[in-house]
Amino acid sequence: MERTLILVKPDGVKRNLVGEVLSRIESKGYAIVALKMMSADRELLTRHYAEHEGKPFFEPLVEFMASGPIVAVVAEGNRVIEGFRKLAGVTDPTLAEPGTIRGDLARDQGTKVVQNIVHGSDSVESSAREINIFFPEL
Ligand code: D4T
Repeated sequence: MERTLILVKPDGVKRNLVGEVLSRIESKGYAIVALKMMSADRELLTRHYAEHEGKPFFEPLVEFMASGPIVAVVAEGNRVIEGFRKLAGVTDPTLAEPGTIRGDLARDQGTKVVQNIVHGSDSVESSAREINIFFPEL
């Protein structure tokens, strides 16, 4: 069965949207198989966002992701990687369709890095890599 790593980012936690995000995952029919609230440090975030190292938004991204607690979730189900990305909507919350997590719950805040409530793995390879970073015990 396919698995994906989902993060409720610091903006989602601060705005008390953890339950809303979990509810959308569960209502869609995916199973939550692991869940924890944690603070992500620089080292962990640099591993997680390795593909973005060197890009102009990398530093603001790491700073933002370390700015408060996050909730890490492993969800499971057939085609959950693709399915959660559809639930989340596109990266830019202004362009994310209404009905999606980002389209309904986020907007452009004028910050250096996009604050868009959630992260979801984008492929089978990244989900395996990311689950191992956040849940090495699994
Ligand atoms: P994540 O990885 O958080 O699920 O987001 P996406 O898959 O939608 O987007 P991403 O990995 O391309 O980007 C990671 C993170 O960086 C922010 N970002 C991204 C940004 O501030 N400016 C940009 O130009 C891009 C591409 C948003 C999400």
